[in-house]
Amino acid sequence: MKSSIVSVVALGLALAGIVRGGPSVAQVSHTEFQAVDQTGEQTYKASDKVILEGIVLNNPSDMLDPTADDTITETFNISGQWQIYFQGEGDDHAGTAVWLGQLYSNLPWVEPDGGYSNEEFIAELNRLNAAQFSPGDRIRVTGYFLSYKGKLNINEQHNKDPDHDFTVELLERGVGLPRPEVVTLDELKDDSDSFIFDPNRQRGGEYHQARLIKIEDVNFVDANDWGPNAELMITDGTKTLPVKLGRGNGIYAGSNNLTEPFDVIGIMDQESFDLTGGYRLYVMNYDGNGSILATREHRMANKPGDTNMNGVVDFVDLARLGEDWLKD
Ligand SMILES: [Ca+2]
Ligand SMILES: [Ca+2]
Ligand SMILES: [Ca+2]
Repeated sequence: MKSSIVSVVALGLALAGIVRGGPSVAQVSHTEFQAVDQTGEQTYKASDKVILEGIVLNNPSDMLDPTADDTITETFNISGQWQIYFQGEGDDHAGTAVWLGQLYSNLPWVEPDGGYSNEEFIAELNRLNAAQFSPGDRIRVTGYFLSYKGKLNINEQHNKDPDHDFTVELLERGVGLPRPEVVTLDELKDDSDSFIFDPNRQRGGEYHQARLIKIEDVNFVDANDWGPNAELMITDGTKTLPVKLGRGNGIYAGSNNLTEPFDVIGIMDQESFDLTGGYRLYVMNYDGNGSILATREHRMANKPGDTNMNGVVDFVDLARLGEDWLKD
């Protein structure tokens, strides 16, 4: 009886939505949302807005610069930006990026005044960050979306009307980051060092896109470009993969002191006009540990028992655990 009342109410709301011409909304898995065709183009069109849940992988400001500057007039420079990736759980082997930008007005296809003033953009950032989520938290994101260079991203469709806001809700704090999946360059590249592309997203870059992965025992092809936002090439001796550095303080202030070969943990990304290639590994920060290029959160996700993060799990970690055993 109760459920039939609920469904009558739901039907009523749905009809009201149709009458008012409101957007359709569907809760989807990351796997459904990121589906592609043979050319790599996104195929999801079942609703105007989506609701997605998953685990936050990064701090937004370690990835893109949120600093608002509405004096920029140069085309394609969108000034303040905010971006998180969140990863599906269980069988939902996929992930999604959520993006906000300040100045849409200098994009050629958006009408003038499409962007935010500094004050408006800071208000947007405060609204999004009010949920106080961190890497490892479970969130729910609701919003419109657009495809961009190989991914379907939740965003405002470059429209600052508040009806195009997306929302981020904190569902559970401290669930924990997923353990990075170990991937070899052989799983990402074919014998000619070209990207493996599977439109069913069961292997290659698509399978790992927007998820936390680890690549072991690699060297830099050329490490001279080290610095914020730089792109470096790594190799296993035969195959190669670009690593995109973020803007964490360890990348700004620190230097490349990695002893080769080293491991890399990061978010598998695609940002490419070639929708069947252009994958890269996104590493937002580095703490100077000398053997693993990764943010601290991602190193911790890789070896949660290493409580002092010195690379080994031993009695020191056990003693630290014991000291706090059952304490409030
Ligand atoms: Ca893709
Ligand atoms: Ca908005
Ligand atoms: Ca340790």
